[in-house]
Amino acid sequence: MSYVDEVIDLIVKQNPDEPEFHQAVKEVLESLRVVIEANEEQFRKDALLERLVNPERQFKFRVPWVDDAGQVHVNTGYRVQFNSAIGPYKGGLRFHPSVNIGIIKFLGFEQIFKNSLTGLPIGGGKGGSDFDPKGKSDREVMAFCQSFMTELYKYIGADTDIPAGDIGVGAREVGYLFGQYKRLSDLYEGVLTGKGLSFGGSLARTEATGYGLLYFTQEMLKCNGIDIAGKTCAVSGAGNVAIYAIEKAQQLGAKPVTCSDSTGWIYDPEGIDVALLKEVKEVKRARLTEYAAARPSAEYHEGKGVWTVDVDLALPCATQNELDLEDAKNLVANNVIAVAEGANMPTTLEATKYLQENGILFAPGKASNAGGVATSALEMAQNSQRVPWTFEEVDAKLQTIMVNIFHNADDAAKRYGFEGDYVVGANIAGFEKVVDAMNAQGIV
Ligand code: NDP
Ligand code: 2IT
Repeated sequence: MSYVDEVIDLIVKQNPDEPEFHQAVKEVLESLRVVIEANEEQFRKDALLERLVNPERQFKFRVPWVDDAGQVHVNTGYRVQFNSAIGPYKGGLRFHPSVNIGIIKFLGFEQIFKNSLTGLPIGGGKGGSDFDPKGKSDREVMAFCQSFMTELYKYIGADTDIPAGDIGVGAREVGYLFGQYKRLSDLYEGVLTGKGLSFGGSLARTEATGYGLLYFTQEMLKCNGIDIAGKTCAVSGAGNVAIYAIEKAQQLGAKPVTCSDSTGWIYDPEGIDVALLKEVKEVKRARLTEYAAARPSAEYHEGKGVWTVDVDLALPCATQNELDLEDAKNLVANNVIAVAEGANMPTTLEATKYLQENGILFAPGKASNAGGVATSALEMAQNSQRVPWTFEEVDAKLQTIMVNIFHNADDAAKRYGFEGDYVVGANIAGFEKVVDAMNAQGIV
């Protein structure tokens, strides 16, 4: 059996009930097959793949907190420190009821290659909790965040492990987490990114993932002879990534006509009103029904459906496995040109394969959504320097990083005879740097 197949079998056996982690490992190792087969003897001897797919360290802890009625709740907290070959562990925290160790491991594994692709010195990690911030008061969210950090602070630090936001963790949560870290450690350091601007946050971090997704998409289209201006887009999600993807798409002359949340979706043929979407989601923390109520041109539909709309570009920006084979078939039938992932692993393996086989340009999340973590690394640089940069400086660096990621993935794919396969290209380009660093540092 080939080394790749052996290691895939091994992780499935050793990590049962973690389908998302299996999926992420399969996607990466299948892409790397050509590189691994060329070095199979040495990699086997060094147990390189076993070291790559096993986190360096993982923490699981109890998070007790008291709600506004005095009732005590107990959630589970996680932090997976996956790989520190090229820098301190870096990756977000996800607060969502679906969180379990398999989800955090899939996200942490993806983060290794994504962070490598940014060209910045950051290793891979991820954490979170099955806590649901939805419907909680600010005080309840604060109580949870303080309890979560009371355990987490032992394992993190500005040069060790630097968490940030993800689903359910935005500026409010990062603020509470930072306050408790500072109180417990007595250190005013850049231990979290995505901080508020008044306490060490970076300009453009809020916008970075969505903006970066569009910079990547624009470059991918341009290199395939296509202008993004005038293209219609289906966007899923209505959170941090989706909102700023919609905003940048409009700035580049494209027309996003959908967004969604966990209860329903909007079709707005006039184009999404970003100011209204921000008001509904960022200020009121309300459902999309409020968007539809305030916008005569918008239709609201219950459930799932953004991929049934006839558009040129599809930008999944909500969550994992939200775009399946049936959705891919709808998109192809509607002559979609490109699918670019804003979320982490939003497209199933079958759907990705179908899209690529049908000639659709496909941008994998670990490349196209890397602008968020890249700008987090820029926030770390500003914190270390103790000097903030302007919005324009950060945004210009973000644009350069995203364009470079596209070309590094494109070049790696070409080098191995997979021209136009950005999944293979991104995985190979991300892997090469990490392996080089792992080899140089010996068996650790
Ligand atoms: P937010 O919490 O800000 O928004 C998430 C959005 O997706 C919400 O509209 C939410 O709807 C929807 N959503 C979440 N889970 C589900 C689900 N199970 N089913 C249907 N809809 C769902 O998160 P972000 O925008 O930050 O993250 C979105 C994606 O982007 C995630 O995959 C994340 O890992 C990825 N990402 C985020 C980065 C960042 O910097 N924030 C960087 C790179 C990737 P509702 O509110 O109803 O739950
Ligand atoms: O998935 C991701 O890259 C993020 N949620 C952002 C991580 C970060 O450290 O900014």
